Amino acid sequence: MSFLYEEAKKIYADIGIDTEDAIKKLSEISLSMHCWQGDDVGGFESSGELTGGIQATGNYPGKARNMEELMADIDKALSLVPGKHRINLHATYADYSDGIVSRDKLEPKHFDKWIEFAKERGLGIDINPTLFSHPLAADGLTLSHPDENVRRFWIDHCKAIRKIGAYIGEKLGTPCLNNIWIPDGYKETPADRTSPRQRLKDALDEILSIEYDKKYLVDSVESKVFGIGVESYTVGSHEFYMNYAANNNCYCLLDNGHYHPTESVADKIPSMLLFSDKVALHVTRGIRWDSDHVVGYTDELKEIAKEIVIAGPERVIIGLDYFDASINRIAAWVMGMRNMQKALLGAMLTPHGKLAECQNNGNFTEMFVFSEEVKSYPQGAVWDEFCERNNVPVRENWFKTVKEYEDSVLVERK
Ligand code: RNT
Ligand code: ZN
Repeated sequence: MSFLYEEAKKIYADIGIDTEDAIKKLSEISLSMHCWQGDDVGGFESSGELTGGIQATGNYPGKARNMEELMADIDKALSLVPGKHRINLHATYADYSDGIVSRDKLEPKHFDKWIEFAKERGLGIDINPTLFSHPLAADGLTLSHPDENVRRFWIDHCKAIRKIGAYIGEKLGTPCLNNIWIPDGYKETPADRTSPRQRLKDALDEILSIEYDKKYLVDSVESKVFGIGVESYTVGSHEFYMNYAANNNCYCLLDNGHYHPTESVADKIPSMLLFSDKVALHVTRGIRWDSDHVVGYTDELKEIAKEIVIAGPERVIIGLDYFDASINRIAAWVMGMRNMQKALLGAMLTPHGKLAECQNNGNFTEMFVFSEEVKSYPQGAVWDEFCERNNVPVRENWFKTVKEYEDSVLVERK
């Protein structure tokens, strides 16, 4: 134990915080690391462009070109992140070594390699149907499409992915989260706002009508306020999904890039949790819009972490969702994961009980003073201790490893 940690421990003990307890609790929180940061949301199905109103910008060298490279990169990233985590896959990261399979025909066996990968490393897996970057989503409509045949294709795709998710969950012994996000919407003000939502509702009803054991599969639905090219209307709006989830035994997934910039996901979490046992998150960093920048150690993140810790981390399924192609992709993963953990640690090292007491007694001056002072308590020393105990480099020292990997492995990928 370092001298700095010993001192920090005492300082926190003075305000009633047990740093050992925080370290223990932090090591119990797994984050779901999104595979798609590794290849700019490319996937292995085709080399076509990314559609669906989302965009990865930049052309930093070294992006993973196949499953082997992506797995190696994930290994490298996770070796620099303390704790045990999960990986979040998209349908298009299936194993196509026996040939490309239509998305509505994907089967559990197409994910056996990922299951094996996860098992060997003690990781969990989450999954997402991919309702974009496909000819049948070229007009930006999927589950809400007016053409029944197009809808059928996407319904069947979602059903196939749920089956795969349940299989993964069973194989790994930890529930797989299947998250449904669709890009559907319109560029201009629609004449009919109701029918697309009615069709989406009917499609979800069919998809979710198949029951799986919650021990293996849980579902979430992810809303969005707008996407590029669908600025005027999104079918899967927040109100739509919030009501859908409340009535249909699935969770809402809140992506903090998917609301008006003055809205706060931190504020939404406790509201949702009064009505649902869990809520799922996509943690991202939007700059001016849903730009999907790497998660930074921001005030927004700290507030989200605070609500997770107060609610009880077991009630929040935490996933990351960003894709920055302008910097080293492994560094992007590591930074986002570590920042999320740092924010959670910061929340654990905050005396919420005492602050809440101030609030409830109307002592707002004291609440303000105390919460501001706590911000410069020696959290870094506790973080370093946590990293050391988990055998990962402290502070920025992890970056050396990423740089070496870039110079020896990533440069070879042309
Ligand atoms: C898009 C959504 C969605 C995607 C991933 C790739 O705005 O956030 O979650 O980012 O499914
Ligand atoms: Zn998202």
